Amino acid sequence: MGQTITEKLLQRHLISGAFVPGQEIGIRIDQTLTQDATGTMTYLQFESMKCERVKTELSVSYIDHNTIQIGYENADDHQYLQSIAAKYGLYLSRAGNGICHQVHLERFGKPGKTLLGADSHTPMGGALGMFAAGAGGLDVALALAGESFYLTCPRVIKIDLQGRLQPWVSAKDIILKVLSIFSTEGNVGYVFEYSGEGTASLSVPERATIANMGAECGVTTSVFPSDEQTRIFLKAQRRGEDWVELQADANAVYDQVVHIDLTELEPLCAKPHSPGNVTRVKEVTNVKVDQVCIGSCTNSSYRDMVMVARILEHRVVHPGVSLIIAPGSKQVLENLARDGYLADLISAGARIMESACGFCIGNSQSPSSGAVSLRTSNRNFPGRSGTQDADVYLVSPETAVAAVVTGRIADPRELDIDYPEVKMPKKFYVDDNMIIEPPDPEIAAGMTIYRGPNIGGQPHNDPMPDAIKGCVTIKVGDKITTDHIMPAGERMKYRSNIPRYAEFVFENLDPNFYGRAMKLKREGRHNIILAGFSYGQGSSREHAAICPMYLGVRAVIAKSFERIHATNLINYGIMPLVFKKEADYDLIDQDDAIEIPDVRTLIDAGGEIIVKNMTKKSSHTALCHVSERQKRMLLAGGVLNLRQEY
Ligand code: MIC
Ligand code: SF4
Repeated sequence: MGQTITEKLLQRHLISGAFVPGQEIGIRIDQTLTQDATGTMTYLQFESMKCERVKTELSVSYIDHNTIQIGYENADDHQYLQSIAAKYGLYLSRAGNGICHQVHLERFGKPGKTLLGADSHTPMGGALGMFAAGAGGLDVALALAGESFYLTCPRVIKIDLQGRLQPWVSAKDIILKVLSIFSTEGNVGYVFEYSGEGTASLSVPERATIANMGAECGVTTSVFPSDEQTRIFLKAQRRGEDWVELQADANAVYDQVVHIDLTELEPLCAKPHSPGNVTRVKEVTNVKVDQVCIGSCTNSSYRDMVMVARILEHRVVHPGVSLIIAPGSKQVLENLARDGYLADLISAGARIMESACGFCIGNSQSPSSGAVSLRTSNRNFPGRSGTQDADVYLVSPETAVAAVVTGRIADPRELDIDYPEVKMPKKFYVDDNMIIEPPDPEIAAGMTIYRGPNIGGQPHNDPMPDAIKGCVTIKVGDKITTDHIMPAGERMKYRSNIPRYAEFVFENLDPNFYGRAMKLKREGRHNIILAGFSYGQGSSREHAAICPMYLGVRAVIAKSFERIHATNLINYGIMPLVFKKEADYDLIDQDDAIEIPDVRTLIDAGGEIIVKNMTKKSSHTALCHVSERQKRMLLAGGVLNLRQEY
């Protein structure tokens, strides 16, 4: 039987387990990436592992999320990260050098390698034929220490792209189509593997848009072949030597095959407030637009920016629209400047932002109250833009710029403009002077770590008690994202200070949660979260587990969980429990007193867990789907406690 690309990549990196979909496997990680919002915790954890140097082939610490720096906190974190990188042997991509995924694609990603990133859009590396997965910072810290990354061996879905994209339809429309087929839930444990003649026609930056936003479906990752397109891209990056070919065998067997004819695709958009809320742009034309933001790791490549510049050439931003443009990296920005496109953008009236996450994470450019914002990014969860009542639509750069010109949502095919041809440079202008290489180990050994007052310690968790006794501190619905659990935006500067950040858990859903949880904790009782389907979608931020842990949450009972978040909960000693009967969710209310007797014995036995509702005098059965390794973590109160037991 032939092998899929996914299987080839995983087999070559397999350390434990066998390639049997559904079973836990451990793989070797070649490369890691972190960004500043997840990085500080990752490196605090790594420090506690007492290693002298990172054990990966290549690790990069990026500073791209919190670059606005209102107050000292972010700048403190940046200095901490810079000193850690030098001491332990990581590359440091400085603030201003660009968004981690874009820079990694340009400068470091290599076909055939594994990449683990403390950011949910790490799968963008799949555009280069890597097995690239997002994870919580703790898993990345373990990979830095040379340990395996454990995951459920995935099932592989082949996405067969046929035909060719028509003018004004682009890669973003392909991934929006995929989202309309698969939605944002129910895809845990799968990998999307792209193939077909349509795939062969897509450049690496186009593939990157698709692989990036596969994260919104909740798949483990997305993978593209490494072929002629990959070779062209790496050559243009002046690293042709990094190219190796990687293709699926002709007789590879897939779990499922989906065909998409690119010729038939048309401009699509995701309406507020979920990336899965996909419709044809045609269905929503004439909605007045107040803001357009072009950038984020999904659509900020040279190709996307030149497309926008060419459409805006000799045109002016509509008076009702504020146009924000954030090129994905210094390389993109510099090439735009050298090739003259930056001048076109400036002259049209674009507001050029730093090459960073910026608007995408809601730390700047919040729209006005009730505004409509069109964005080329990947997430439009409620409130993520920083404005609770704004309506954010996710679109391609072409559709975004159609709104810039007309002041309303418009199908770009309506524009009276010839579809511009974007010529990709044979060789990009490349200058890595914003990437700091680590010094030699002898020099590094004598270096000290900078710790400003914003750098807190590692919060501690106790081992799992014999019985959980507490109450349902909050009952939430379906598709609760980690943005709901742990808001980003202006709160993000507390990422390195858990007691302070914990004050904002569930802030946008229920501002009294923190008070109730702290009260229960002080009384020595446990907090329990009750949730619907797909709990923990979206961002990989492990703070959505650490801060609840700090508040004394011991279990989350849900109808289903997303992969990264479930792993983060277990890593921090919080039990992810899945209802045996989904309808039981309706029988439990917020504030109900809950007891789970003999929980240690039940976790150990691996059977059903009985949850007693003391208020309603009823009991419910839940399952704890964990591996033997994870059982030990839960009993120890998290992976860090477990390591110390050895
Ligand atoms: C995001 O897009 O939500 C983020 C911010 O990049 C996160 C990481 C974080 O919360 O720090 C992600 O995607 O994992
Ligand atoms: Fe940054 Fe947005 Fe990409 Fe997250 S999704 S890494 S915040 S640009």
